[in-house]
Amino acid sequence: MSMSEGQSATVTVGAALAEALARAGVKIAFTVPGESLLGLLDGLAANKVRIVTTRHEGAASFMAEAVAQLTGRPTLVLAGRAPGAANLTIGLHAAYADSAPVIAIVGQVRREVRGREAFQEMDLVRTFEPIVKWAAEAKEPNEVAALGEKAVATALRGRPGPVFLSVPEDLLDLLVPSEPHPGNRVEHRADPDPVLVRKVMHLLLDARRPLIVAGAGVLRARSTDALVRFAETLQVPVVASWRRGDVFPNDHALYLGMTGLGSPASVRTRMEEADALLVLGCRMGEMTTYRYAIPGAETRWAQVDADPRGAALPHRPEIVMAADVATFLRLAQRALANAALDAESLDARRLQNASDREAFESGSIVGEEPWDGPGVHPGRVVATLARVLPAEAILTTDAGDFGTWAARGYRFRRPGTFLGTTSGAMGYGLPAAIGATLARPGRLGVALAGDGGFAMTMAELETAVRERAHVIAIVFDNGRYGMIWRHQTQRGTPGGLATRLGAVNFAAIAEACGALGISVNSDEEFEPALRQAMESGRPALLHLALDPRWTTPDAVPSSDSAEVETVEESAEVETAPTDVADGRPEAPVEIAPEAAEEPAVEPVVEPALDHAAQEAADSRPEPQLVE
Ligand SMILES: Cc1ncc(C[n+]2csc(CCOP(=O)(O)OP(=O)(O)O)c2C)c(N)n1
Ligand SMILES: [Mg+2]
Repeated sequence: MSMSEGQSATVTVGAALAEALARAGVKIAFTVPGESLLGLLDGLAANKVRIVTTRHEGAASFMAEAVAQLTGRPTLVLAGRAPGAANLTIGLHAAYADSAPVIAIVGQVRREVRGREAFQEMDLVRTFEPIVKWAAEAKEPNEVAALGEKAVATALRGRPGPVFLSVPEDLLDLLVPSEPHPGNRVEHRADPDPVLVRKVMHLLLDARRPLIVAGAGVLRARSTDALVRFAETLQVPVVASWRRGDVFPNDHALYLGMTGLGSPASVRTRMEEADALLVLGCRMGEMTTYRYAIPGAETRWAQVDADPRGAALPHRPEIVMAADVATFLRLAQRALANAALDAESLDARRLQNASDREAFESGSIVGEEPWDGPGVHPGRVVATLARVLPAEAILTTDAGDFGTWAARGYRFRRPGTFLGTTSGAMGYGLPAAIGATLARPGRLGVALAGDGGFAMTMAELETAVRERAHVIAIVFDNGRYGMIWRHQTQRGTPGGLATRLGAVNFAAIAEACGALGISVNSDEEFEPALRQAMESGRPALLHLALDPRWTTPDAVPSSDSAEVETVEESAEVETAPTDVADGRPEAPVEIAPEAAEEPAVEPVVEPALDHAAQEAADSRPEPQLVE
């Protein structure tokens, strides 16, 4: 813009805010637009920020969360006033849990009517403050762009996370002076104290059964390779924190599995046995620590994290270091270069590690139980995915029991190939896969979801088609909110109360949105369908019929009719003729049973599951974790 004498150039507030955001690194925005943010949208388009329109703000917030989690870049989600803002909550909560730098910008009512319960007014700052790192509302035109910059800086600083900015709609089209660009400020963090680094090394070196728990901080710092070298040098094995299974190559001899839901028993056992634990880039949340049971009272431990506060653990760490993982590993490797490691004890560790790895490998096989239907074997689906998908495919997961199979049996080979929320939100899988493929063009996104969670955001199939996102949604359809149903059954209340779902023809819905939809009714059909979806190059959905008796890998049903007959005998209520869970294995599996024929409640006891519940109760006296 040219400047005539005595007159400074002006831009709209919307343009200034958009420019500030683009300058701060924003590349993509997800939105269901509202009229109050139109001035910002114009500015973003002018600054070459990609704008992706979604079908629901919740899905937009998930897509932004996925991109922010995957790339570590500030990612924008925009919504109109109160109703749109309210829909953002689920993704912002997930972004907080996952330390993902999501910038939410929401329109607010005009300043002149603010505070009068105007149309679609809400006290946005008060509403969102508890679930974001920082929330503010702009009051004056001159401060809006600076608030945008502050939002991004705050989202990225220390432990990253979501921020929230409310902008009254009358501000965006006002003119403000075009400010000179201050340029990016590089934040300098002091290197961590080398004495502390050495203390951490001693903790690991002096231990008999040391272990590293690696979390998202390793991924954010792009430090997987450095961690592999570090682990190899010290011969200390690595466990991934919950939903961060891609933090370490899963086929590496020092990888011992992922904690939390779906983990094989060997993971918890090995964590309990550790006499020294290095927690690296991980906040030790409830799932990762099996309800704060890890580290045990006998375990000496150290935490190295960008922001190591917050873990609600009774037993405090011996060493706490606020450091970026990359910096820590660089200093540690330098210290190791001068250290003389005792070859004999390293050899002893190698032997022990080999036997630990063996325990993990044998405990994480999924899909080998005999099963000839009805429907697919969820473990075999996961084993097929692990074999067929390219190493760089990005897997995303929704919440539900179906996900425990991949948690146990999938093998991640590269960092940045898995996205799941540590908030345990349903509806995340498909939007996350779309976000991931937009952030990483050319990569395949594979969303795993249950019939319950998938239906929450399935309208985004159309978004995938419109945005040419190469995603494959894999929907495990057991006709119920399975995880909740399992807990219901385990506590002895009648299964089916509020957890039974009706039939949805998901493949037909995919086709109706312009995607490829394939119904898969047996194990044999799965691999050809998967290959067809991969080769099609367009969004696809595989609708998997799943016998509802399948829950987690710890409670495996059998095709054996005798067992099923027992189910029928023990049933105290009439069973539906087509529902395999109700003991009719000879009926062809229905993707979802006909609602009209459903009984009001399900059998009170299903022996296979009751047995598993008993086992679980014996070994774990505490209540189980639910997403
Ligand atoms: C948004 C949201 N609502 C509710 C829950 C509680 N919840 C966790 S798993 C689950 C059932 C999931 O059902 P489905 O997606 O069909 O998977 P399944 O367990 O049957 O494999 C529910 C309701 C949640 N985690 N997130
Ligand atoms: Mg289900």
